[in-house]
Amino acid sequence: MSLEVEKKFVFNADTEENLRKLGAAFLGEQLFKDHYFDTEDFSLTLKDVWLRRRGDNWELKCPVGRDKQNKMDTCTRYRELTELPLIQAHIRQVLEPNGIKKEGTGHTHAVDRTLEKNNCGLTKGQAEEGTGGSWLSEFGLVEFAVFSTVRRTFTQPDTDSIHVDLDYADFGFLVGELEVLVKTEEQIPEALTKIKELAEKLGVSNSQRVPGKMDAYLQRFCPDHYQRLLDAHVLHR
Ligand code: V4E
Repeated sequence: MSLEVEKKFVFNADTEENLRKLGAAFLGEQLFKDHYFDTEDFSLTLKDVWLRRRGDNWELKCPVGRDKQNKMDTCTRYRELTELPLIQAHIRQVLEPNGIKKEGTGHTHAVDRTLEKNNCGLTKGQAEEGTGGSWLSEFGLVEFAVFSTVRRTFTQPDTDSIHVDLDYADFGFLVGELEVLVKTEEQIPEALTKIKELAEKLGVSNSQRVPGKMDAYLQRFCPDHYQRLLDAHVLHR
């Protein structure tokens, strides 16, 4: 398990050149396809909990406590779980906090709803195809977003702990990320300082809130889901 401290930024045609001028090394390019899952009433994402399959890898991002007073702080912090049993245990806790299943989840209902569509038009059958879907339907989870990204990654010399990702998503959206992974919450302030310093060197605003790929995807393709997350202050305009 690790903690991800991250700042998103808008990049342009000069960004790669600026990174190189700062001595950043190009680590490589990856192509990946992300599938995101939630219940039909958005029980995970309304709690800012994000379940994703990227290739064969599952990941759950859960919020880490932060100082809500500090409006200048535009970095996000999430706990990342990558072990499937841990992910399933955590999801159970979020969805069934008292050990009680919400009505409408579980195998019995899931079978009946096989041909029902979720809000983005995927059937449960499509959503579960090739995903090891039985545990998903046990929790009433369906796919709500799928998109591919080309990611070009850079790192600063003398430190491999800060990465700069330039993401090109297949629905025509670009976003940069400065990202530091740490092991404990005590290391978060140091990570924030590193991010702030590199953002300044790159000429990237530290106070601007930049939408991520998911914000842009939901706004474009799942407006009802997006509005629910704005209303719940999980996402911000
Ligand atoms: C945490 C989160 C989501 C999950 C995806 O997180 P993100 O870091 O944006 O995606 P990606 O592809 O860069 O993942 P990585 O490769 O780093 O693991 S989707 C929405 N959120 C919440 C969220 C938020 N509330 N505000 C901002 C600015 N970003 C994300």
